[in-house]
Amino acid sequence: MSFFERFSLARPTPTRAACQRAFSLVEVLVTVAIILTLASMTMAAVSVANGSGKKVRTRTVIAKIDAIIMAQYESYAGRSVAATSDAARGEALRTLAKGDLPDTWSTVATLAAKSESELTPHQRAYVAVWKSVDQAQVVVSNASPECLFLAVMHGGLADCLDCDSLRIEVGDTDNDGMPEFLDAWNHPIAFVHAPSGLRLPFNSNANFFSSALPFDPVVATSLGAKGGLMRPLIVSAGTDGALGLGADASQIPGSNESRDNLTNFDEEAKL
Ligand SMILES: [Ca+2]
Ligand SMILES: [Ca+2]
Repeated sequence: MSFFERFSLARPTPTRAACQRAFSLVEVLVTVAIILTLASMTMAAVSVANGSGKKVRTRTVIAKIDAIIMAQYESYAGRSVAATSDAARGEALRTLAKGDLPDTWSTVATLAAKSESELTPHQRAYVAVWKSVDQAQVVVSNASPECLFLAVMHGGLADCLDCDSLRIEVGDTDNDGMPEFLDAWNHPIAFVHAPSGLRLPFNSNANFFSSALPFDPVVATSLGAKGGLMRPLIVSAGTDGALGLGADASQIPGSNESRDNLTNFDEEAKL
């Protein structure tokens, strides 16, 4: 046998075992399928984490705005107003608070029709803003988030929104010249001054608040609702971007849109 023949015979020839060690098309496809499955699971986990992070961020923003609004709201209990009876005093305080913390543009328009001497400094600031814009262009359906921004920023309720390392995003989602605070999904954060129809948690069968206000001397003792005395609602529409609430924060019949809303009273509703 020549050197070359011996060399040729010495070379390993492919065996059945060697062939079995090679990747078959089926093995490749299975591997690709596993990789794709793992990738989709990872993306789903990241998506859940992002959604959870947005809820946490939005709850933090709501808590901050709630603290600003409630500091003002609770101040009315000690106000002196011209009234000769408890009923008249309650009505006067109710009107004062509604004017200082409006949640509709019609409330602001009513203030604008009064003489300046009848207005508080907050209300004079709102009227100045209202008169500075093209009122016909203001989108009424987005009034409550815009009035919330108006009260906090133009009413002087907040000195600093970026304190405590928290930045509250601001936008104008309907391009009407009136800004709104935004939640983590970039939807306006809404505001209901007297959420008499609010039901928490979702689908509960009774209103969360009694009709009594904390500064009303006549009805302040009429409790009986889980949330106690009525207070302003700060609410994000949540992941679906839809509030599903009526003007008094009642759930619109047949709507599940309020199910994922985030509010300043969620923790109380769990208790
Ligand atoms: Ca706007
Ligand atoms: Ca919603």
